Amino acid sequence: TPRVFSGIKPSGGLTLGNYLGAIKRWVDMQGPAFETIYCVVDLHAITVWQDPATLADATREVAAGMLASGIDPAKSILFNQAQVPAHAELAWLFNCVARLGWMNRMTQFKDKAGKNAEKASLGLYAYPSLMAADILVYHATHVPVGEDQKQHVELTRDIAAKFNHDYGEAFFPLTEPVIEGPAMRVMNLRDGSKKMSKSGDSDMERINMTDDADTIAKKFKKARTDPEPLPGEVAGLADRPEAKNLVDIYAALSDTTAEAVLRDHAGAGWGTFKPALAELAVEKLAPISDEMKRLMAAPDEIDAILAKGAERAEAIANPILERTFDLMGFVRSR
Ligand code: AQP
Repeated sequence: TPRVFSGIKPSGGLTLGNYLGAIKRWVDMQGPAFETIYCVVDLHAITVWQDPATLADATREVAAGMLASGIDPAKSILFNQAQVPAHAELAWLFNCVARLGWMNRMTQFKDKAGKNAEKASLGLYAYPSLMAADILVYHATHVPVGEDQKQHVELTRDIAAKFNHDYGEAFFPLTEPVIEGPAMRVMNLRDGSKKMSKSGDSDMERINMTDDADTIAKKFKKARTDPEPLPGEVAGLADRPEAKNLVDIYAALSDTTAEAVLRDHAGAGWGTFKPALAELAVEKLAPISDEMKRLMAAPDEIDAILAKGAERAEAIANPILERTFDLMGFVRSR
């Protein structure tokens, strides 16, 4: 069976972008068609400063968000990266396969490092190499991600291809990114040219999965838009990034397409559409956030699931790592 791997950083609370671009789709991929492995990628989170006093809680919150959304430990392997050393070990080997020129082209590094790239951590720069290891240490064939991660999955393929070429065997698969649906790039509610992020400056620019109904309504009400009503066709959303974003969010939350949303709401003004969107978001998110709160009050329950998941993950990863060391010619006699 094809194998799916994907992960989320515990670098803050989960947003609607993480939910629609990632978690909701991961839930849908569980089942007989795929073997699914989902990871809280805490080693990625520390590429920017994380307070040691809050990292564990953030890790549990992301795990709780996945569980509450429907990631089922009976169907998927769910664990956090720091409990499976094979990720970091393979990442080192890949650091020696990946080329500086490839890393230099990564737009996420440029975005995250900003103007002062000299002060960025070496880890932030090497992040895509660790991500390639996360995926390839399971020989994962499919990686469901949001649009923002496409370039990193392509780099993963480059690393796999170069490794296979250099070490003479088609050992690592060329993994496919799976980027489908109306909300692969959920935008910032205050600026339609930026994506919605956990770590953005203002809380008003994102919907958090733990926001209550009033907060969700307030954030959509204040979301930036243009004065035009909703068009009848998707073409009418071109050059209207904020309007397009709200329509796409509505479509993703209701499991339909932007076309269908516009058919139902053509001609509506924002005074009508925004409250409808808020109501839909609350209807979908409230049960998840209630279950997240219950789980977060039971950290032992979460930790037990992550520990069990890590054990199952290692059973797949360790033999693949061992074979990689072998192909590269290391002595590993213990
Ligand atoms: N705005 C988004 N729209 C669609 N998908 C998104 N994802 C993130 N933001 C959006 C998807 O969520 C998954 C997990 O992402 P991540 O936590 O590993 O890193 P990120 O993409 O850097 O997420 P954030 O929220 O922007 O975190 P910070 O602010 O800490 O960097 C990925 O599949 C991603 O595509």
